[in-house]
Amino acid sequence: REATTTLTVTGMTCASCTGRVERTLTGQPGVLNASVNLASETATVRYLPGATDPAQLARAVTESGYPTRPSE
Ligand code: 9UX
Repeated sequence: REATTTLTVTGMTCASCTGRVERTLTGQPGVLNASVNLASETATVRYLPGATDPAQLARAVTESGYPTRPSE
């Protein structure tokens, strides 16, 4: 019904970057909530698995200018 994924997001240098990334993520279909932490370079995303997936979310963030990689 609902899933959570964590992405590593690089290239964020100020606090407003986290807001940008959060808006990018919440603008994606199927995203319910996104919380981005500047210090730990992580984005925690709650989403509907039928509507999107972690690879697609990572691609959207990378294309917005903040490179991502799978988080361990
Ligand atoms: Mo701050 Mo981030 O001036 O793209 S918003 S560096």
